[in-house]
Amino acid sequence: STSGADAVKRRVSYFYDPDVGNYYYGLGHPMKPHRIRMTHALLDKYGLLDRMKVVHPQLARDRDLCAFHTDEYVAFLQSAKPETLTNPCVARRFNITDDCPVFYRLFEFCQSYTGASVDAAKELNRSNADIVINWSGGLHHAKRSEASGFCYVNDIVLAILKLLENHDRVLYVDIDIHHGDGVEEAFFTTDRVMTVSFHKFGEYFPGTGHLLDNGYGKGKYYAVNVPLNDGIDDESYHYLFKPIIAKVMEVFNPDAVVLQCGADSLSGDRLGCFNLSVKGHAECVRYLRSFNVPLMLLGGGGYTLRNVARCWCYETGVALHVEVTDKMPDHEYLGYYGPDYNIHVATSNMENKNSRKSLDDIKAKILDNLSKLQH
Ligand code: ZLS
Ligand code: CA
Ligand code: ZN
Repeated sequence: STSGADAVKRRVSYFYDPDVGNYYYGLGHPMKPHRIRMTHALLDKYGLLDRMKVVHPQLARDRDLCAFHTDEYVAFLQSAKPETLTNPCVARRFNITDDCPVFYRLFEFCQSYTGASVDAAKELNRSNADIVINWSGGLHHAKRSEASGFCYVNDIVLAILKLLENHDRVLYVDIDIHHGDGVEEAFFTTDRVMTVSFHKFGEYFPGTGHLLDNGYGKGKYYAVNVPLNDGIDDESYHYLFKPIIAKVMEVFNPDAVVLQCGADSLSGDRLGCFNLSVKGHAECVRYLRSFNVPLMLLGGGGYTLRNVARCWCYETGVALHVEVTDKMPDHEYLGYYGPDYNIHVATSNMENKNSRKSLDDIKAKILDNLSKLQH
C-alpha cells in the first residue's frame, strides 16, 4: 500500500441517469451514449458502486441552461424534433449539422447530462464529497448560441459557473484529444477560471488551441494550450502533463478542479490518433487527485466503446483508491471485451510524432507564461 496523500480515502459521489444509455445520435454516428451504460455495468460488477454515493441527478431546467446559453438557443433545442424537419436557415443558425443532428429526445439528453454536472457541482459546493463523477458530461465544444462537435449544451461551463458561487478560483483541465474550445472561450477574459487543454493540433477539429493563445485582458495567461502531434505515448504525455500541472497548482492555487477525461486520447480510438494506455490516461486523474483539492471528473469523447468503458471504470477505481483487477467480472456486456476480457489494453507501435525537442519547446513556453502569474 502507498503512503501520503494518495492513500487517504476520499468521499466520492457518482451521478448517473439510468436512461442515458438509450439516447441515440443516429446510424453511423460515432458518439454513443450507450458507453455510459457499459461503464456503469462494469462499476456495478466490480463492486465500485458500493464504495461511493450513487446519485440519480435531476434534469437541468431551462433557467439552469440559460446561465450560459441564450434564451433563443435553449428554446430552439427544446422545440427541435426529428419528425418536424428543421428549417435549413434555423439549422444553420444553431449549427445543426451531421456532427450535431437533431435526434429523438435531444432536449432530454441535454437536460440529463447537464443536470448531472450541475448537481455534481452543488455536491462540491456543499462539501458533501471530495470527488464527484459524471461520465455522461464533458461536452466541451458547445457554444453560447450554437451546437458544435457532438455537443449541444456546455455542461462544463454551467458546472464551473455553479462552482464559482462557492469557490474563488476553478481550474479546468481537458485531456480529450480535441481542444476544449467552448470552455476556453467562455472564460477567456477572466482570472477566476484557468483552462488547460492537451490536444492534437494541426488539421484536426476544431482547429483552435494554438500554443500562443493564452487568454485576453484580465484572463491573460489564464488559458493554457498544449498542442500535440500524432502517436503521443504515456511517457511523452506525462513529460508535459506533470510539470505543467504542478506549476499551474502552484501559481493558480485553485479551490476546485474540473477534469474532462475524454477517452478519445487512448490508443486505438476510432477518431483519435494518440497512443495512451488506460494507465497513462488514468495517471492524469491520480496526479490531480494527489493535490487534495475538491475534484470533478467528467467524461467527453471516446469512440472505441470498449476502451471508453475500460478507462472510465479504471479511473473510478483511481478516485476511490481501489486497484481494479485486470480480469473482468462476467456481466451483460462482457462480449464487447473479447478476446482478452481485460481492463488494460496494449498500446500500438505507431510512430510518436512528438520529438523531445518539440516537447521541450512547448514546456518551456508554457512554464515561462505561468511564471508571469507568480507573485
Ligand atoms: O471532443 O471534423 C469535423 C467537421 C467536419 C468533418 C465531419 N463532417 C461530418 C462534418 C464536418 C469538419 N468534425 C469532427 C467533430 C469531432 C467532435 C469531437 C467531440 C469531442 O470528442 C467531445 C465529445 C468529426 N470527427 C469525426 C466526425 N466529426 C464524424 C465522423 C463520422 C460521422 C458520421 C456521422 C457524422 C456524419 C457521418 C460523422 C462525423
Ligand atoms: Ca483536450
Ligand atoms: Zn474529443
